[in-house]
Amino acid sequence: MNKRVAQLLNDQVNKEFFSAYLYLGISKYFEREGLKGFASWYKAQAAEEQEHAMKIYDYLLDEDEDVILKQIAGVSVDFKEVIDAAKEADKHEKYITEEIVKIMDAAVDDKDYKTQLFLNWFITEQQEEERNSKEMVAKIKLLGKDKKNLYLLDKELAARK
Ligand code: OFO
Repeated sequence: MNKRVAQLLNDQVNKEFFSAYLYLGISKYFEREGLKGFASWYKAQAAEEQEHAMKIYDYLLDEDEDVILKQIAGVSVDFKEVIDAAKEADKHEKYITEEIVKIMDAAVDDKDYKTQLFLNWFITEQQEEERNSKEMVAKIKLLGKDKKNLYLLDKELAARK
């Protein structure tokens, strides 16, 4: 594998673990706000992000590449309002999509078809992640002002496995 592609994939392992960390922080914020449904939704999201990191980790090792496990940055989840937490997640997913596209660009430049095929899964996944995070912002915008509606939304989100 080309060094730059391997380096970008390595960096992405860290970014996916950071995503998990960020979502865990958001989950903690909701837990402390008494919104257990939101908390469990974001905790499930954190678990998904760890799976994303491990997918890349396994791919690198399968390709006989090293995996450098760098330090994971801290997260600040001092949100003023519930919607700010959802907006943070939405902004983060857009950023992650850009990062995946950068790796895809490098793989295309290098005619690395195997990595392109591998990354196709992530491109599709990011489409879903962005859709979910955008919907969450929209729902909170629509229902979040009214405490009773927020409670109902919290109940709905608790259903995510
Ligand atoms: Fe890994 O998809 Fe979100 O960040």
